Amino acid sequence: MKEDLYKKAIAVLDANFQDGGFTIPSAGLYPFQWKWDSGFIAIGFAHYDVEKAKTEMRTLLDAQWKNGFIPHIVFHTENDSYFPGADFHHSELHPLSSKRYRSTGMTQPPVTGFVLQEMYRIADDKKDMLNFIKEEIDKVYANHEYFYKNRDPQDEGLVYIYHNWESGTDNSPVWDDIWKTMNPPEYDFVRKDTTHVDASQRPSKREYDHYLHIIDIAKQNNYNDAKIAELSPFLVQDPLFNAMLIKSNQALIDLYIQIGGNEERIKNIIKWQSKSIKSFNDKLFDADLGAYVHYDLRNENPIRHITSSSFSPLFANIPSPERADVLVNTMMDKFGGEDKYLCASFDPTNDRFNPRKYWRGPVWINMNWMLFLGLKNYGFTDVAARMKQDSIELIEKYGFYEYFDCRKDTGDENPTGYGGNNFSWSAALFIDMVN
Ligand code: 9YW
Repeated sequence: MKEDLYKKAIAVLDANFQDGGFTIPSAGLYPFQWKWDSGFIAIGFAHYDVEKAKTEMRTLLDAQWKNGFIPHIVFHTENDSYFPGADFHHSELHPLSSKRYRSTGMTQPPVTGFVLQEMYRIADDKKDMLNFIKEEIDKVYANHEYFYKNRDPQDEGLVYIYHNWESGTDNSPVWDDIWKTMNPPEYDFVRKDTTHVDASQRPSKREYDHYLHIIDIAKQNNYNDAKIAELSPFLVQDPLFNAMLIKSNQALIDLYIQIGGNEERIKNIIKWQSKSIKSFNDKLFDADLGAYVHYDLRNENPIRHITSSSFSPLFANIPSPERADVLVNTMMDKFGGEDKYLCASFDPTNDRFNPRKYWRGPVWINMNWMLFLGLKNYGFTDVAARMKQDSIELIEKYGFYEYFDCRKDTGDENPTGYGGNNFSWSAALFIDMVN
């Protein structure tokens, strides 16, 4: 069974790989290159087709802007099966945007550093992979420098996101309170996502109004970072985003040491890193909840809800062993009942939990993959094994879907996975987990 699934996973990835040297997340629903998807996909490819893995990363990094920014979607082709496309985003408004690729003017979690390190770990031919990394690594460094220079207005070592799409966890209930502070216009537009996926599994029209309005404000200011920091109604320090930055910082340090030279760069990253880890622990840990939380930088208050992002610091070695214990207790207490698969994306004991709706509850394989590695690293062997086993079981039961109901008994006659099918990162990270 697992061997068949392994072959199927490879078939999913190969079918989603495009002539332009990038992989779509899911046919129809997501027809372009997404930043953090690409990173996870490259990890999957690295196990069986190293050249595709390199191509995926090269193509993504090739779309980098002159200021180091890497966009969240690269529009390689014209395709009207997705909204909002290149004609809505207008990345060319920013003077330093790529002249070669049209893209969005927002980013996604900084995966590229740790992905290069994972590719090195997986590669059989280490020398060849290190040569590839030498070609690309300075672009990742420039990306981190961009974040620390432009996304940390109070110089705390914690970078902000200015849009919920930058978090990767698009319609998380965490954003609900921010939406209440805004009153966007009613936009007139044609949704494309709900032609591919049932509307009950996707964000609402009113939520989309908020998403579009934030982009409009950024566009009115030509995607200028300082202006966005001043004016965006959405400005959040996200634990997942910052944990991935910290994980990638460490990867850059390790890889630069291995390459040799680069003393100046290593010194800078170490400086960013120690400040980031300290602030992360001081500011984002909520002792009463026993979890890390998001911080609303625009309205200056913590957003006190537990999500799967709350546990992501385990992946980046951020909590002390004592705090990691607290975190895992919270996870098992609220998310880990025997009637559930790990790990719901939102607190199942909270009223806002919805087991079928995108980031408001369903299980996502990329989060499980990160949590599995983090738990393993801290020595939580049993919980790590369950995280992996639950992920595999969900895929065995339903297929390579985008997200899954965490309830073992959904009450449906024909239970199914949700969102897009033949979803690339579910396939890619399955390949990594069973290897
Ligand atoms: C959208 C591609 C992307 C992921 C995001 C996920 C979803 C798409 O799909 O967003 O239209 O907003 O939330 O994390 O990168 O797989």
